[in-house]
Amino acid sequence: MKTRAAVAFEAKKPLEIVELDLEGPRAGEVLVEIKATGICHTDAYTLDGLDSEGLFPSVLGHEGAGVVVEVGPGVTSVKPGDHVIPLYTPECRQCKSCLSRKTNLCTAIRATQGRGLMPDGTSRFSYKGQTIFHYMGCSTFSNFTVLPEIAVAKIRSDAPFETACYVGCGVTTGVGAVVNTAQVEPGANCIVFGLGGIGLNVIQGLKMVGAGMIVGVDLNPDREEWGRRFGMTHFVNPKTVDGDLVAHLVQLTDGGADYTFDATGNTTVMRQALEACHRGWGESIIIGVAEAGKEIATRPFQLVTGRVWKGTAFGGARGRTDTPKVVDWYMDGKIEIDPMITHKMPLERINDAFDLMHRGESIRSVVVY
Ligand code: NAD
Ligand code: AHE
Ligand code: ZN
Repeated sequence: MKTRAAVAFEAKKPLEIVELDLEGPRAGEVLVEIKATGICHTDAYTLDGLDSEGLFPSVLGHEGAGVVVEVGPGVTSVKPGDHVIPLYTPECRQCKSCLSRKTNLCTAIRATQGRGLMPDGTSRFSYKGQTIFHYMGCSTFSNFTVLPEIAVAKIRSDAPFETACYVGCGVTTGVGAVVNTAQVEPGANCIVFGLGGIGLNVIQGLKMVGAGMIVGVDLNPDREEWGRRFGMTHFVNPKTVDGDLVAHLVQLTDGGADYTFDATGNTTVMRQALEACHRGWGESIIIGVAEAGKEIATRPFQLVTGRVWKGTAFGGARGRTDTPKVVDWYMDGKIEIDPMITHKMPLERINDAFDLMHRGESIRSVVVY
């Protein structure tokens, strides 16, 4: 079949809207009509050529929602008409990682996913006979996409696609970092670095679990109002701090935070987040994805004296099990999504979403097909 898609033909170039050829689902695969997709900073990072796994030409996008159109042989868990969210972190429930109960990082198809291919080692997308790579196992910047059955979460059919798509990455990542990875307890003092599409979801997760101080740190002064809107209690703009930012934050939180979160992807900020933790027990959670080649550093003494450095992918959520629950939280009013979606556009204007993000003018842009 044909599908309209925004293709990343080359790094650092705008996406091009073209009609691609899309092969139907093979065994264990499903064809999904994507109804809406968010644009996450990770898409921009790959498009900018900063992802060590980045492949071109490819169909980016990993924050979508849509409807199952057709299933391949052997598919039993979803059927045509089901509403689903594509999962860049699948859940096979059979691999060593899934069975360990210690991680959400299913390893069943990670190797082929990282090479832009379906689990059988081939792509379903092509353009004028040339292979186009999949991205993060999702490729939601295409109106239709093929996904492994283990990489779709069935969600309730009354959730609007235009907001539910954000659960496919940003919402689950931010809220999940709080409830799954850090397991923040009520009253805990927390600092969130970076108040964008992910960091604001960390903030609303912290509010949901009853955190004490919720300090937001961002270079963009407009983000103060956004943070307060979702539960931030204190705002710090590093540009206006006299002297050392870490010392300022340690003093503000009476000796350091119980939990800190990096949602910037900047390795200098990651170090500040670790060092702003309380001596003896503070935990710092890395969410941000850093550019290829970047490394983190700190004095080992920071860890010797009890600070803990952790990371989280997709907020530690088990895709097929947890994503439908996050949609329920949204539909039941436990968390908000609508106000964070600052811009909606047709696929033809998807490049505007990247410009808005780079200028710091959007929280989340959503393409509605
Ligand atoms: P975004 O562009 O919407 O937000 C980033 C925010 O960080 C902005 O408000 C920006 O002003 C702020 N910022 C940038 N540099 C800063 C600095 N030095 N100090 C303080 N604030 C600074 O991006 P997003 O979509 O929220 O994504 C944030 C990061 O999370 C990205 O690196 C993205 O790739 C990553 N991410 C990771 C996961 C995961 O599963 N681990 C999932 C989604 C996104
Ligand atoms: N490909 C990059 C790493 C990118 C990365 O860390 N991705 C996150 C999700 S970001 C969503 O917006 C993730 O889930 N990582 C776990 C995984 O298995 O990819 C690189 O550095 O090579
Ligand atoms: Zn993302």
